[in-house]
Amino acid sequence: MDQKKLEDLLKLLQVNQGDLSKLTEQQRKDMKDYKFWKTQPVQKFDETIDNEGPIDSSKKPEDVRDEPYPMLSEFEWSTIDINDVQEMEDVFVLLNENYVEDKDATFRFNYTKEFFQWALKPPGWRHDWNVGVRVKATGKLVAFISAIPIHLTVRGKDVASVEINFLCVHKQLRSKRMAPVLIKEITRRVNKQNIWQALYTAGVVLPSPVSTCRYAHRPINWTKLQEVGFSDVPMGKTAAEMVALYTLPKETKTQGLRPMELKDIDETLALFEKYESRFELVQAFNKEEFTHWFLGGDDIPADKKVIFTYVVENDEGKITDFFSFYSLPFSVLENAAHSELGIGYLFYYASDADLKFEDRFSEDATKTLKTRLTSLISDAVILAKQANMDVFNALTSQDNTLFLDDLKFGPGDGFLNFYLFNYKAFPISGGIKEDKSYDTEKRSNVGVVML
Ligand code: MYA
Repeated sequence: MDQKKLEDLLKLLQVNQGDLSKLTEQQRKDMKDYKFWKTQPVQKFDETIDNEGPIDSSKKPEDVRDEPYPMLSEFEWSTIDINDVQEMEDVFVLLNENYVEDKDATFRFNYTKEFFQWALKPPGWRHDWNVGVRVKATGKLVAFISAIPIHLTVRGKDVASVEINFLCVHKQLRSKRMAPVLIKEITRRVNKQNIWQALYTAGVVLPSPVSTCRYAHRPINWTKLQEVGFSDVPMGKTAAEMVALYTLPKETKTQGLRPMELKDIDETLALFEKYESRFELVQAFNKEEFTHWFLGGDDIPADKKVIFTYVVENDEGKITDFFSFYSLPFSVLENAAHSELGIGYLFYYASDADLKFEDRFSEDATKTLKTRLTSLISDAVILAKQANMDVFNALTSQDNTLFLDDLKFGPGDGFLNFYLFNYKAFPISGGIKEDKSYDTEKRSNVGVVML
């Protein structure tokens, strides 16, 4: 195997949000050099805090300016209508060409209409939270940022928030301080709705991560990875051995495993809430939101399906477990054999396996959950394969470190930092130890999964 090429692919795969900075070494500047971030209500590096809670709670929506922030004269603000085919197309083009690509421009994220309908239109979504910047003269979309509403729970406290995502500035307009203006404008629009906190993730180090997780990758279709030019046979191994290493059973093995349906929502949501209550950073879903995130787009054609959710129903008709993963493929450019690489991302899951134990960190509870999750997520990877995915990605969040090694998820080079805007919180474990290896003992207290 050409180890360098494989590493390049793995680096690219871990960039699930198209964050190019995730491809580089993490850099932490001095606080004074964060010219923008030092002016924002965010926690400083190594700041000692006594209490968790909002940093600035003095403002009201009427204190917030009514006019958009000034923009350089050749550009203008443009609220993107995500129901409009042409406007959505503008966003795809911007993101597909500027969000991420590898050095040789061989791969690009292949965002689809279906993906954005799912990611940007949960219950409560707002038209004016899809913020674009266009060139006045041509109408070309050159920057974008989005917000969606979420109910966040930080160590048991409810924090009405938004999730910020898909921040992108056209490559030719980089380093011109456009990102801070986009961030201030989305903040203004969100504040106008009386929301003062936000959750966001980035590969770059900003002041200050509340948690950091590591990416992990499970190759599914080794042969295809080789055919698209990324893998070769490693020294001392044969191609057959590599294929054998990653070969999966054809069929899932969990009894009672089936796709989730509308009728399962109440029971699955109740199980999910019970399971999630163990974590310190959690997204609470109401029924409507849960239906959107886990069944959303269920009516779309199989080859364009975005979210895959399965439940396990036992002999008594009770739902004991559920898991989900989403699809966000890459386009493969200039390759005779393949035009697309299927990528699956582990999303939320829950199990009742260790709920009966008083101490979930006891040996018995850990062993029971590890066995159940390993078997469930193994089935998730098999189902991802059946849905033509070639790689399966996960983070070290949730209880994931219990199964990553056993299921052959290799640790990635990338790390994902979780941030809270205008909220101080004590650090939350991200499932990695000091030396960045998987922390199978403490695991993670991050219960949220971001796209
Ligand atoms: S993460 C995905 C980010 N997108 C990409 O990585 C795509 C490719 N890259 C780009 O498009 C550009 O490089 C971006 C920066 C747009 C990232 N998050 O305009 P600039 C700071 C926050 O000259 P550019 C996602 O979507 C940087 O430290 N800040 O730089 C979540 C510097 O500030 P300071 C970032 O390279 C986004 C300033 O920007 C990021 O042309 C969450 C430089 O600006 C980053 N990923 O453009 C946003 N990268 O001087 C925050 C750089 O202080 C939301 N910077 O060091 C906050 C909550 C808002 C809502 C609140 C509601 C209550």
